[in-house]
Amino acid sequence: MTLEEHLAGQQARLASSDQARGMAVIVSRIAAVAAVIAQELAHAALRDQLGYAGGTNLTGDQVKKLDVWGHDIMAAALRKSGACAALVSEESPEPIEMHEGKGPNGLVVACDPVDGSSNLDVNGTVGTIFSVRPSRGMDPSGPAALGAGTEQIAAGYVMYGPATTLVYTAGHGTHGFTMDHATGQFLLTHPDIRIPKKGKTYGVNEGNFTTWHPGQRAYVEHLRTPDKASGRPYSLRYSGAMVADVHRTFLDGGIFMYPADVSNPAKPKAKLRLLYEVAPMSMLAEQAGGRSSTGTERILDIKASEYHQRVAILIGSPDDVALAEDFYRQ
Ligand code: FDP
Repeated sequence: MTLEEHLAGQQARLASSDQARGMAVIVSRIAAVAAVIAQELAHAALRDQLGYAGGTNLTGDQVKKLDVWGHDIMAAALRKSGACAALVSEESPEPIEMHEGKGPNGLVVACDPVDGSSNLDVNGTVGTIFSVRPSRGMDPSGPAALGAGTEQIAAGYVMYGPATTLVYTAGHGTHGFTMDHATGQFLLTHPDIRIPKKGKTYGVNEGNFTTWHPGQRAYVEHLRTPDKASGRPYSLRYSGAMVADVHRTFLDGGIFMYPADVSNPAKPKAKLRLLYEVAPMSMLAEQAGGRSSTGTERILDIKASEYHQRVAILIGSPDDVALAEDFYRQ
């Protein structure tokens, strides 16, 4: 089954048919952009497309050439879709308003076109993450992106690994597709992904251990402590690209974490962005039977107050995330 055929089936299950049509157009445009990004990544070193563009984005990251390029082609494709009323992108301080998609059924897209960009120059895996919400007729439409994650009507990611994989949800399960490189078409290969209840691996940047909440530190110590009966120690798997680390967790189970730095307890600092990284991944996880939390609250209940807000995330197998939350409580 192709992605387009699958989208048609999902479309019929959404409450508003106009919004559903828009959602399907947007997801298939993102898939088309992903096919172009996959091509570009494969040739970037040959085309002098690696390295820094110069400057930093609003969230303080050094911007790479492919970040800028990815943002430009994503914005152009969404504008052309006629269904997108505003785009919140990692590479733009303010939402990009698109008059082509305005109206009562307009949609707002939040997107990180090239996520995990520190992997670019070492030929590591990177991804694209996206989230789709109703604009509720708002104009400007960008502020509609600031609602709770439960307002998302679709979310997904593309992973540029040995194969290019697209995983999305429109609120009825989480489904995975693999791109046929000969045609650029995405074909259903992982229908209705179910995250195992409990896994055997954890993913976290342990270099930050001393900056974590005591509950977070105690939880990771627990995972490292051998206990045959409960399958410990867990194995550590961390690629440095959220998409790849979460994808592993969705398929094999376990937990991926990017906890906050609480060295200054009055000012905890998280890294990953709520609107275009954490909220979409959380919708996908819950739709696949998983769980996603900051350690103390459900991610999808958080209402953003800023477009580039950062938040801690613990995501994956429901039993693993629930146990981590117990450690936070203690
Ligand atoms: P990157 O900075 O390379 O873009 O989005 C941020 C992100 O990658 C995630 O994809 C990844 O999980 C995380 O940051 C890696 O951060 P660390 O290098 O601090 O581990």
